[in-house]
Amino acid sequence: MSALPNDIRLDDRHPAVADTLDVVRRGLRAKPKRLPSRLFYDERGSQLFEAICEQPEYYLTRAEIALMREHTGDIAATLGPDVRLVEYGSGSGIKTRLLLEHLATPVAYVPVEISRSALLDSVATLSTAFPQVPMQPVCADFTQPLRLPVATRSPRRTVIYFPGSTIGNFVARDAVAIMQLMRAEMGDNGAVLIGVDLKKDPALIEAAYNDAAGITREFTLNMLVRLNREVGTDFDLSAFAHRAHYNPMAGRIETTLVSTRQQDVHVGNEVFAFGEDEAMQVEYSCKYSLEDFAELAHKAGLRVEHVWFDAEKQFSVQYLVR
Ligand code: AVJ
Repeated sequence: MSALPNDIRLDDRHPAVADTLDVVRRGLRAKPKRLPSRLFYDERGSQLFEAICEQPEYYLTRAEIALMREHTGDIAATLGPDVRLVEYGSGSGIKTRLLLEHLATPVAYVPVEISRSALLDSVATLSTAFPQVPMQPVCADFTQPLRLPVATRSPRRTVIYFPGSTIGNFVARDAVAIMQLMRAEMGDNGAVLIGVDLKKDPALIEAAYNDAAGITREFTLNMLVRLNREVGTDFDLSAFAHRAHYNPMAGRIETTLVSTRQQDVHVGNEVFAFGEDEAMQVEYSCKYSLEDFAELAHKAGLRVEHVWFDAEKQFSVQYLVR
């Protein structure tokens, strides 16, 4: 974990252990069992995700970075000067760096990230690269309504940056709810800049979530490692397998942890029985056509004003306004 410069204060609203325990209990009582994908992102999980981004099969990050490299000038011009840039799920900040390099006199950078270590690392790096940009990090779950810090200089517009196709982790209802929160947060003159992964050959999509080096498998299983450590569950890591399949009807990767035998798992004083081959849902990664996504945005009261693509049209970055 990195130390922050003296003038940057972390607003820490990281959920308590009791909340996590509650989420796990509710998820294991559900039928079928499920755990929310945000539980992936402890310190190790964030590192493993960074390693996934470097796997040859995981095209998303490479495509999005190539897109940003090619179009940041145009994107920055569309956003305009004096932007207050709010980023949800800030991660490692490579794309943010490109954006901040091109934006004219940004008023503030407000990263909102659930992983405290990833947040501190990225702000430490970015504040060195952009000492003139005020940074107001918030450690929080962005699916909950946030009251974000205001900037000291008044912005021309607030832009919510949501890269990485993280929106794809949410089923349509929840994705709409999150975009409604963004719409409220950004205000009348605001905008959303969002990374959206596109539908393509299912074999390519499926390979991205089943890399040969097994990093994604380790990432998925790390959720159980984390829960065993943090909330005292006793998941047997040798008896769960990573499974990721593309569901063409739903247009999404469905990642599950599959119990390889009949077994009991203890959570506090509760016991949860897993059958042999029982699948517990841990992540959706939705893929969209342009029409799919425009409709989703529309349901949240947003309109797609610009779409940028990488050269191979694998990925898109979309600019949404009211
Ligand atoms: C960071 C949420 C976009 O769903 O593709 C990568 C996370 N999961 N491999 C995705 C992830 C498995 C990733 N997002």
